[in-house]
Amino acid sequence: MGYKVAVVGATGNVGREMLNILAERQFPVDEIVALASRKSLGTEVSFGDTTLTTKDLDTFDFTGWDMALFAVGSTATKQYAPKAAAAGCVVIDNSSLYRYDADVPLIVPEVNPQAIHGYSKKNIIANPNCSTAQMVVALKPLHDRAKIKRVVVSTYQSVSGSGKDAIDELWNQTKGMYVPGQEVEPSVYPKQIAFNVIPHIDVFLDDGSTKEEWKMVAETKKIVDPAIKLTATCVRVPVFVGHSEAINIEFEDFLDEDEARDILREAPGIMVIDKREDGGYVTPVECVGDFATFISRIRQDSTIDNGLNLWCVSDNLRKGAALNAVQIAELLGREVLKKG
Ligand code: 11C
Repeated sequence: MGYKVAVVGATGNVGREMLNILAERQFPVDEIVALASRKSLGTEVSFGDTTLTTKDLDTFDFTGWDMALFAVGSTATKQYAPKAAAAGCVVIDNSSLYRYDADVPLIVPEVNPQAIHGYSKKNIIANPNCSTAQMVVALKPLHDRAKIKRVVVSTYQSVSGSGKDAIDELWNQTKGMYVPGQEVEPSVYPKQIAFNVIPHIDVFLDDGSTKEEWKMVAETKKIVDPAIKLTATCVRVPVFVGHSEAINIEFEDFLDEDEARDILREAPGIMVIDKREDGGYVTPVECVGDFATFISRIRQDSTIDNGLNLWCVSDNLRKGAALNAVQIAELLGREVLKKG
């Protein structure tokens, strides 16, 4: 016996990845429905070897459905997630709407699986921001060993984090650079993204940071430990898929780089590729389509007492979004619903 699963926003980048990953991981599905807004109604999407025709989210009755994986923006989530939750369907939400709600668990299954039991307050579970998800998978096993005091992280985030229009903008702007008269002005981004980097993701806040940077702070505290201090600089780079992060960590206790490497090698969800030679590290193009979070360039930071540096790369549409949501669905099935 399996689950009745709805994927909401099934025609978007993340929704399609959710369907792919549910099929790839052979999630025990009895029935699956792909839901979309009216403008995408009737669009066909793949689920393993089968094709699903999207149905209308607006008129869908969630009664009798076990779980719904939401991959729509906060506005649509606000409208439809409470409706699904009230009908008894557990919502796993990829938007930021509920992440900071004390009555909604925010889960990365490798890090805080025990939080799953808090789902019943609202029947909603939140999926973190992509840049947080991959980072906390690496931080948690190191925190358990040597207690993290402070993290300084700089991100190099791919355009797929901003959706399909941003992927098109990078592609068309890059091609347009070589064809006189076909230059493409910035539209999704405030400045040219082709052959450039932009130190700005999401809206600016009063203190000069951006919302993306704030999310990394707030979500790390909620998922790993509220005592961790974190400062982030989030940067958009001309990469299609795969977010990269340079992470500097200061610990309470000394942690040797070799021991850190061994700890990370054993940690769930992590693949260590760390050879001190040309090409002995992972770049975003190599992580696309993979489930793992890749860690490279592990080394002591000799400017502080207990410091380490590392490089962290993952597929932002997978661990950063769809994979983590499916892992939450698996956890919910295993620990709570127990049907599969
Ligand atoms: C980006 N991290 O790369 C964002 C995308 O809060 O779920 C995901 C935004 C979010 O632009």
